[in-house]
Amino acid sequence: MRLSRYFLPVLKENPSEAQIVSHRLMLRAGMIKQSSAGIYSWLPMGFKVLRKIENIVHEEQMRAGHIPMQMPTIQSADLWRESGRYDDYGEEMLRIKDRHDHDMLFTPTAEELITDIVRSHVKSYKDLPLTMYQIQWKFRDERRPRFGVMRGREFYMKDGYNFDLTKEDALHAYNRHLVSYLRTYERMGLQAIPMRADSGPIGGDDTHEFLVLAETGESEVFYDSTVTDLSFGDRDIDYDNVEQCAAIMEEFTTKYARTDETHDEALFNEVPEDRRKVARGIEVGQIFYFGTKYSDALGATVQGADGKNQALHMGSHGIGVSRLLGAIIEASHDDNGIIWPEGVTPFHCGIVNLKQGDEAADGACEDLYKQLTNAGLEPLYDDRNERAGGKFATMDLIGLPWRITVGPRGLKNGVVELTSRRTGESEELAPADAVAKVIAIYENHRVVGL
Ligand code: 5CA
Repeated sequence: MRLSRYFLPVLKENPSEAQIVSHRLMLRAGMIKQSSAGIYSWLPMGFKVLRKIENIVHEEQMRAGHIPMQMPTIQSADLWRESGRYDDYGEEMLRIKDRHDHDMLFTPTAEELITDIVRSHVKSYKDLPLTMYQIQWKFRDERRPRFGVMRGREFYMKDGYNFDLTKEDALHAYNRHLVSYLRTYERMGLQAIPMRADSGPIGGDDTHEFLVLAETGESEVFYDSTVTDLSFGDRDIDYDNVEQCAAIMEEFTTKYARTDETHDEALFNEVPEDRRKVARGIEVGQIFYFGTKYSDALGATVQGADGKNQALHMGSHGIGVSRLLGAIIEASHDDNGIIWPEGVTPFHCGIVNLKQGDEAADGACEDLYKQLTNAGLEPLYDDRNERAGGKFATMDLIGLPWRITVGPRGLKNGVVELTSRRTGESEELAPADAVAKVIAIYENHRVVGL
């Protein structure tokens, strides 16, 4: 993309309505525009990152054997009356009437709808196990929408639902989701710690939230500091392997780590004092096992091997896809702007032309642009007729992890400069070597964007 032809409405001033850094930077970097309280338009660069995150979630869900599908955003109230949640959900549910005076609603989650689909089509234990998921817009009429995309009213969420014959199978699905989530967040450059939590309006007793530690997080968390030493890394996972998933589950959930809802002071005090941490976190996902709560309410049964009908064991599993943009920025920025991890960056590499109109500089930039593009990467070429300082400030603000700077003086010596946004370190390289280095950096981060 050439910046001169892109739509990147960056703001020079700090917007007064933004209280936390991620919200401020998303507005300043021209990623989102508020449409009404807690509802945003995703401008091109914000949309690009949203898609990158979404694609990582898809890749990791499919790797775990989960099946993508899509359900509607507007649902009839009937199913929700059947489950009893139409009244229970309260004011967070946006209720709508259609022209026939039917009660409709904008989906805050989709346990009822998916259970209805499964009860209609799944009749035998032979059709199980089954996990389907969607990535879809949700609406919750939050009392206090705030912090930009962190607590929106309209937000983008991955919601997945497992259907199993037995509790044991459903607990494997739970563990499998935990493992796939650990992998998902790590690919986004995040450490998200599974913490024992409360299930709220979804229901059930087994639930973990995934929290990214950040001062601006809305949840108070209590943990043994050694949980932060755990890293998922590059493990070879067989998602059908019950023991392997259970072992990873145990590894990541045995140490004390709880949200304030489930915090137990006596248990916490068993952790050595110098390891006891009280901090704040951003909830970027949650997994639930709730047994037969919805299948009982909606009559979702299958015939078991013994010929008898039995209720399906279920769980649901969410990732806050749009909230993740805020969480990533909270975890990765400096005074000058965002620092995107390679896995989610909107463009792989910036190209800054220090002297637009200079024949050698223009030609070298065009060559770099072409070579990176041909290698399947997306460079952002700042080809505007602007001062170098302004170009650098924009690049720092929008946070591309790598920048190639091209100027007539360097070119006389046959070099351009490759700079890391994270460390600020630069090296002078021949243009072809700079291209090769950028290609190598992204070898393991091939997520296709828009
Ligand atoms: N049905 C279950 C799992 S699919 C469910 O709805 N879980 S949830 O309520 O925990 O939501 C899943 C994730 O969506 C949360 O972990 C959080 O990251 C994100 N989320 C929830 N509410 C909001 C909101 N108002 N704004 C942005 N993200 C949100």
